[in-house]
Amino acid sequence: DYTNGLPDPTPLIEDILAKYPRKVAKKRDKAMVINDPEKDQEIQANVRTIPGIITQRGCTYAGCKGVVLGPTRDIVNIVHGPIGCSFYAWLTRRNQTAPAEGEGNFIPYAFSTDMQDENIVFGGEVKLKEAIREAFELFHPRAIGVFSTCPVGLIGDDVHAVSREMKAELGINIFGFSCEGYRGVSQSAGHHIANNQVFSHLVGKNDKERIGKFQVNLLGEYNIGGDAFEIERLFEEAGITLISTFSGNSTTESMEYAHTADLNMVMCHRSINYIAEMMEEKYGIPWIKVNFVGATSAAKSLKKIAEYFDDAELTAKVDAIVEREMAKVEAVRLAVKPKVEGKLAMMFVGGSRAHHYQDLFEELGIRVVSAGYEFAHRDDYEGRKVIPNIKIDADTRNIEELTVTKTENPALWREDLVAKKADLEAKGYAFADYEGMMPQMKKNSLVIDDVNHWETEKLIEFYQPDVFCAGIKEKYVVQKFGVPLKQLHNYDAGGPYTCFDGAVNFYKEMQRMLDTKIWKLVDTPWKNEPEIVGSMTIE
Ligand code: CFM
Ligand code: HCA
Repeated sequence: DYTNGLPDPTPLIEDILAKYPRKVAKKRDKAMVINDPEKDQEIQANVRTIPGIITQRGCTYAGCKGVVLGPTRDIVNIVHGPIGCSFYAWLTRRNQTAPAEGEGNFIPYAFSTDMQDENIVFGGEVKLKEAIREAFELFHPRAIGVFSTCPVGLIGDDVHAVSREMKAELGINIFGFSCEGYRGVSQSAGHHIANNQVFSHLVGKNDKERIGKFQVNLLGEYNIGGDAFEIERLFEEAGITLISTFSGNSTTESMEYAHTADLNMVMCHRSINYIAEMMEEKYGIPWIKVNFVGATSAAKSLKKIAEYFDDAELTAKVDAIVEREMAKVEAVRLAVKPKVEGKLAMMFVGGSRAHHYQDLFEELGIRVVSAGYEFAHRDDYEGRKVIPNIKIDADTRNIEELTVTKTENPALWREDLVAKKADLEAKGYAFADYEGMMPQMKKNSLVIDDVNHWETEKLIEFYQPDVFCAGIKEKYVVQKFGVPLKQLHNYDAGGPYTCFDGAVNFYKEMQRMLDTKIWKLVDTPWKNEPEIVGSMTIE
């Protein structure tokens, strides 16, 4: 019973660290923070996982090919590497898409150069060219992306030179990504590589005419389990024109005129902030942070957009939608809450969801006792200080003046947006504001970066949580402890969880998961046989 606050997790941390060699313990200690929202706390994040530790993390290739480019349907994404890299990234992310009639969709395919030993020895560029030609002849896509895997980086195949050559030969947009898995400490490096190439090879290529009064892009929404469809429906009703999403339910075609938007909304800051910053710098498009996971966050975000455009008709529409939808959501919330109130949750996911989902739990009276990201950076945890006219650089944390510079494309640089932004900033409206995980979590909750398998076991023993949120690699281990696991990556078979209908889905699912005694009946295999003693004979 944690009604009088959360317990001090110091003994848990001591217990975890006691098992590690001294150097490892020192390092892991910095990645665990007993949260105090009143204080300015620091956490170690975005550093290399210690070899030998079983981490939840993925690789740079996963962040680039799987996460950022994965949900885009009109590009053929060829993986240059051994077949396994392509096979294990094939349709694992449950991102949905809605092509118009007759429009292509390459998401269900796995394209690979299927490198063999001889390509490693003699080079794989010839094979890559053949693969690009073959894909072009068979599918006639408007664009082809080439993704390097670890061996390609090691042998030095130049995917960029091959892409340029094939672009000239075939006359379609072809570009490469040096996203070898080993390049960074996690998926995060892959996001950055993807952002840079999408910005250089797609954004700004088509100066399409305006099509709506309020033109926006949604950045960092990947349409897992249909999340983007919920947001799109509400925008349409409110009269907000969604130019392009990076990259749920998206096309590369729409990314080419994304620079015609008036405002960028950033949902998953971790994976896409680079494009937001580059669009601000080059085209003068301001960005605001939004979160559409759940009802209250969606309502807040819709109001934030209306506030930005400052238009009476839009504000009235948004208010009407929020009022109507919240009434429906409240009815379900009040019915579910008494059944799950007081339960304990923990979540260790990616680089934004471990925070974005906390409001949903709070709305049901479920306490988040511990949370952390796999690969977020310090700013995602600690939050950015909001000072009008000043921003803190996401990577260096240096304070810079917020200025928008006119760069090489003056014709597209939007004087009107810059003027509007300056005007709003003068009123104290901060554009680069976003909330971090730690300021929003309760006192004494335990925040852990890059949690590992050993720590997960200790956390479960200490807190005895009622639900654990993570991914497929954690799922069955956690369930064997008698604790249900909700996948917050692919949502298991569930979702969407965005906006109002999404909140209702989530509440009902939490009721099904938590208001049952079935999990307590699970007898863990190690309860009666705590140690498996093995023997091995080497001949
Ligand atoms: Fe952003 Fe994502 Fe996430 Fe992410 Fe991911 Fe994902 Fe995730 Mo899995 S882009 S950081 S790299 S919200 S794939 S849709 S669920 S780890 S929390
Ligand atoms: C990735 C994708 C992933 C994996 C999820 C999981 C996703 O990191 O490559 O471990 O269950 O959301 O599909 O994050």
